[in-house]
Amino acid sequence: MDAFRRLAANTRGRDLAVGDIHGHFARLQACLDAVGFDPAVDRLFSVGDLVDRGPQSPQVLQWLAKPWFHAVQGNHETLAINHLHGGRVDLDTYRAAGGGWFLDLPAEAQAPFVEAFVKLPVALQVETAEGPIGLLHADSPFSDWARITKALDDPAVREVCQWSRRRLKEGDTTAVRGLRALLVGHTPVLAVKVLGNVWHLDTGGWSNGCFSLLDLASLTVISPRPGA
Ligand SMILES: [Mn+2]
Repeated sequence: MDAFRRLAANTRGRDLAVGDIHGHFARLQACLDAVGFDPAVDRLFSVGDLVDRGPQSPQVLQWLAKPWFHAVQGNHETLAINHLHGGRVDLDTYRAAGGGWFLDLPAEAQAPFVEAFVKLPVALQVETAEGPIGLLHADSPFSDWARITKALDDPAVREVCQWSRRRLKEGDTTAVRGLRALLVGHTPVLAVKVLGNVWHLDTGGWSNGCFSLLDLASLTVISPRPGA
């Protein structure tokens, strides 16, 4: 499967994006309901890390089958792929990071998840009226989107896209050229944080925080806090 995918603009409804989900699909659905998400015309974009930690990881297959749900591959999806494909995965670390539900499945039950995860792009581009918006799980390896999307077969580039926390650590505000905005997750933040044109969306909806839904057309966070 191609590691880079482009999607045309949504001319019928809203496009929303969300940070790491980590097996909390019921909470996510409640959040979508609260903002009147309409699956007939709206689309939801995910920065990956769909599974591990939360109680509903197995539901990921139903979510990935929804025509309005589009995700990039996070490092947790990569862990599952590498585990089944015989790659080097530290099992204690993986289990501590919430992978027990997957590790405890027999290999034939792991396979459908890995089949779905390998189909996910590492980088996704969504057109909007104001310009293209990119999605990666963790961080941008370069400050030029075209260069990133051409280099995704390089394991070192994928590693940065899916695992790095450099931009947040350094407070790097360099914009990623060629994009209106780049959306990432992976590193929890208390509130949506923008550095340059890079939006960090993982506000801990899977933990003690809330899911933040970003409206792609207006680049505004529209989700209320749960109960608010
Ligand atoms: Mn992650």
